[in-house]
Amino acid sequence: MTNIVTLDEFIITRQKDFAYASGELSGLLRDIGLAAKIVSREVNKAGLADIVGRAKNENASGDQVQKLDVMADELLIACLRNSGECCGIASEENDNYVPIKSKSSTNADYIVIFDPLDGSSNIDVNVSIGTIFAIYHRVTDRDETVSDEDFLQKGVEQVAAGYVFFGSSTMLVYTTGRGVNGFTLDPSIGEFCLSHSDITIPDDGNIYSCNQGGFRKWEPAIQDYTEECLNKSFKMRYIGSMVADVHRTLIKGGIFFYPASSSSPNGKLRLLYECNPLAFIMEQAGGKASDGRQRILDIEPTELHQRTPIFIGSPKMVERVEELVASYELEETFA
Ligand code: P6P
Repeated sequence: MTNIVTLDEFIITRQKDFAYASGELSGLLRDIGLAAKIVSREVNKAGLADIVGRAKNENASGDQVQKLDVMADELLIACLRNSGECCGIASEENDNYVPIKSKSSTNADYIVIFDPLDGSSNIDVNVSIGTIFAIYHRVTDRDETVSDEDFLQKGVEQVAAGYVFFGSSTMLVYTTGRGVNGFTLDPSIGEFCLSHSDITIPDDGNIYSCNQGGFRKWEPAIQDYTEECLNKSFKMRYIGSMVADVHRTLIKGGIFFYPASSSSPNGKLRLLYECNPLAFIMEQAGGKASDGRQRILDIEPTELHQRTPIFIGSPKMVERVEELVASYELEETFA
């Protein structure tokens, strides 16, 4: 008898923790796990097929879309459509949300928001990429078609969130609000196996992760924070793929940040399908996620593809950023 705990077994076991659980959420998580295995297969062979390289179109954010993005997006939508548990999706690759109107999903209670393949600009150079997802209860009546308000919910309303990390191995990390657990794909048996139980981030750290090339365009408080990291001889680690940088931060401690700048006043990263799900996971692991002034999960969304500055990681490091931002605001108030 092995002591392997597969993702499916774990989800079913944990479902018993939720008195109200009717199995719908468990089914949805298992379907996302299935999609992740298929995307993993395609990502891992991308270098061999002609799938690598640029698709013709661009996504809502104006990013050049890679073919793997399109494949991952279509695959996730297909899996979610077949699950019968999802009544609508929103994705980086679709300008607007997509109602799911299959017969089995008519009474579905969940909507899913995802970035099918984040960091896709790294595909051609074989650097880690990831899928990020957030799950919410719908807020409109089940007999109606989904609408904006089902998707423009605050991050605190998430029922579950996770990411699939296509790195040296493929990992699925998720939370349903009771801690964070990580599963590593064993291709020999085609199963995600529990490998990181109850992930907890160190309270403080000495790794900072940012695209320091933007330094001159950042507000003074963030320039001061970066210089503090330099003066303390912190390690600087930056992969340029949010899932990879946040995953390392979650496991080793530290801080990842993508601030606002004079050229991008709202930062670069998207609230609904990058920052909110990763913030939920980080908080569940004992970390913090802020835009420098407020908790990411408290931000009131106004549009599907809106961006936000983000500082995410060890609580003491995120709190230091917020202190510096507040001190500058105090100075401006009394200037
Ligand atoms: P920059 C990838 O394109 C992405 O959306 C995130 O995964 C990553 O953190 C960020 O952009 C990298 O941006 O400006 O450093 O290339």
